[in-house]
Amino acid sequence: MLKGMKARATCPLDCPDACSLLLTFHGGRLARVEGDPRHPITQGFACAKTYRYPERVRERLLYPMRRVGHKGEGRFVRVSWEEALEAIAQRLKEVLDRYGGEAVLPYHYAGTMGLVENQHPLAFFRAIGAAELLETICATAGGAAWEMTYGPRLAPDPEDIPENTRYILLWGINSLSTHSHLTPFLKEARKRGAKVVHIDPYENLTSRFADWHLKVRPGTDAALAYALAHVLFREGLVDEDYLAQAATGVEAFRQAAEAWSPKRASALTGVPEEAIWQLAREIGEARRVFLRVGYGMTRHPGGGNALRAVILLPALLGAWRYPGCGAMLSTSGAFPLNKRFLGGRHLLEGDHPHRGYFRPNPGVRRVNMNQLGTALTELQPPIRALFVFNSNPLVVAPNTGRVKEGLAREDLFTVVLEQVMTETARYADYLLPATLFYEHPDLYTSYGHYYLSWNEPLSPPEGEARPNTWVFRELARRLGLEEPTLYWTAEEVARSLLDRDHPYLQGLTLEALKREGFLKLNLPRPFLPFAQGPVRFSPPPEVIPTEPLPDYPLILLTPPAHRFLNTTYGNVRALVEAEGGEPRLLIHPEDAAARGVTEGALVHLRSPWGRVVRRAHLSEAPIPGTVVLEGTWWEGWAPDGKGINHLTSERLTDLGEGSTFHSTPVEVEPLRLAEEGLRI
Ligand SMILES: Nc1nc2c(c(=O)[nH]1)N[C@H]1C(S)=C(S)[C@@H](COP(=O)(O)OP(=O)(O)OC[C@H]3O[C@@H](n4cnc5c(=O)[nH]c(N)nc54)[C@H](O)[C@@H]3O)O[C@H]1N2
Ligand SMILES: Nc1nc2c(c(=O)[nH]1)N[C@H]1C(S)=C(S)[C@@H](COP(=O)(O)OP(=O)(O)OC[C@H]3O[C@@H](n4cnc5c(=O)[nH]c(N)nc54)[C@H](O)[C@@H]3O)O[C@H]1N2
Ligand SMILES: [Mo]
Repeated sequence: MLKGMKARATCPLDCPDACSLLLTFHGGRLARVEGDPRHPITQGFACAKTYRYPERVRERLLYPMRRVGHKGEGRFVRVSWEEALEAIAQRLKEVLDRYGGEAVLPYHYAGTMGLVENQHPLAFFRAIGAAELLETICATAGGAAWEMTYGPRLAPDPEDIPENTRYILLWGINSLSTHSHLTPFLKEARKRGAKVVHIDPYENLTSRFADWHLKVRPGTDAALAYALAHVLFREGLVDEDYLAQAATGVEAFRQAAEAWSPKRASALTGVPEEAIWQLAREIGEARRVFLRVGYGMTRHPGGGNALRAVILLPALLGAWRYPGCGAMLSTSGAFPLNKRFLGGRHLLEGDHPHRGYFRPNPGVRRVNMNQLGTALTELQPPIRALFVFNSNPLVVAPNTGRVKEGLAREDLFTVVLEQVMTETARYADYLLPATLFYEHPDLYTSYGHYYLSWNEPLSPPEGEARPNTWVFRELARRLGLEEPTLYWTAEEVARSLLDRDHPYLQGLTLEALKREGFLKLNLPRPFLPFAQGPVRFSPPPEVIPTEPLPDYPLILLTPPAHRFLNTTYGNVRALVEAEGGEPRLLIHPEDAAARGVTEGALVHLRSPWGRVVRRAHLSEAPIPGTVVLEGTWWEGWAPDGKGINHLTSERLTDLGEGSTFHSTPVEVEPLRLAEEGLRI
């Protein structure tokens, strides 16, 4: 890369925006990141955190290392790749010979969204018959709810919003922070007359942007949706033609809605009765409604049902008939890629000829990633080898106390592939340096728009960093595995993904992507994904409210922070300071007064699963009864050095076996009181 020249790359992080970025290098190092003005969604701006990417990787891992201290202590010595790979392969062979593939567990999520580096490492694990990780930490409750209701995850094209949308509902999503490249489209729609309404248990950036904010009690959205439907039916505001033509099961749903008068729903949800009447009438008259739902409301025991109830509202209104209208959870279902060989999925199908020494196992045991703590401490027969990549489980997985207990096991062999020294990395037996998004090739989809993109490496890896797929290829070779897809290059993986005869993909060849960087899917115009349905109202969604417990009367929400991306960027001092320097607990003055909690005081926050210390910030932002801690902070920034997931549980959602991060029953006590008889 020439000095000072800008080069394009897609942001790899787990965010709907999948931005096109312009990178400037000085002396071979990344110096500056900007948004690409050529990309119709990125529109020339990067988010508050991405501008800081160079700071995030200033102190990155550059060489393979072997642990010399205790697990968690973070003392390592540098070793050669040869030594690390030989030692890992040797240990793996022992585990496989003695205990079989199911004693090996890969733990991975979305540190990079690139399909090659995110998914293709799994081919190695499938070829050795390793336990299969269920990737449930984020989107499966929502995914299952959407699937039951509409089928594929398709949404209105955001580019169609300004011209067509009259009413915008942002429900259970702080989109100004977590889908920030939607904002220009919302602003433009508002300029043309659309009203913006936010429905969320606490006031955040998006509430302040909205024209109207309704505070709802966590986990009660299904009741609110039913009450809105109740009014729509009663006042003849539903689109009967659309329902007759595109929907099934409406009658049972109508009967269920009958039972949810605004008065009854108001008592459960905390939303004033008058507001429910008004909102129902406004959306009923507007019809051209764009509903953006987030995964926030799904992170509850009844989250799947809640989401189903909410996403049925645009169908009642016939909103799907209009471009830019309907509901958006995700756009990911529009990318018609051939994923059969990605990550060796075919190896799980069991219909392929058996090659090599290890026998892939289609009926292999599965581990839900939300239950890592239990998997590492209780599962029988035990997990003996753990490979972590694209994830920071010590901080992001629920019930950190359990997870730490598992990671600390002396008999657990742990390999971590990372870019920076995370708190998980400190538990590695071998810590391997991973490349950054501009150092390896990859193919990117998006879950907030319809552009597909390709990153060409822009600079050689710094130090001895290597792509995840390189590491697993090297291990495969050392184990003598013969499965050919294990050895595919990134380009071969991409070509296989694009090898599908589908109208959306017409003209989207790897060559074209390399030339252009990004290309939009060839969606039909106008894009009306569910104008003809099918919309399934049955079974009618259940109302399963999130309940506090007698000793834990408050509900804790832990939604994303504006300037972190999960734990990524949590090591950047400037961003940490802009977030307030330490994680703070937002508590309503009424809840604080009832507990003798004062502004700025340290408090104990405890749940049935653990306790942490935080500084309290009194704020009218949360609905009373709910406390909020924004951001999954690195443990080190907290007053007691403990992350927030010490409090959360492994409980799963009603649909999709998803996470329940926003449903934690807690109690808050001033530190001094609690310290009688207890130590932090
Ligand atoms: N800045 C930033 N952006 C991010 C991320 C980040 O960490 N930081 N994370 C990325 C990732 S991995 C994801 S999955 C997405 C997350 O995105 P989503 O979960 O889809 O949406 P969020 O914007 O996090 O919104 C969650 C909102 O749901 C609210 N909420 C919680 N419980 C309930 C409820 O019961 N009912 C209702 N109505 N609302 C509820 C919370 O208060 C919060 O405002 O964002 C991505 N973008
Ligand atoms: N309490 C609470 N907990 C939560 C959430 C919440 O809202 N509340 N949100 C949940 C959600 S939605 C999600 S998606 C998960 C996110 O959980 P994770 O996917 O684990 O996300 P990150 O914390 O960002 O960690 C990703 C790690 O991958 C590394 N990485 C990036 N690129 C690469 C690469 O190419 N190779 C390798 N080897 N490593 C790479 C980064 O350095 C980073 O440390 O957290 C969940 N945890
Ligand atoms: Mo996520």
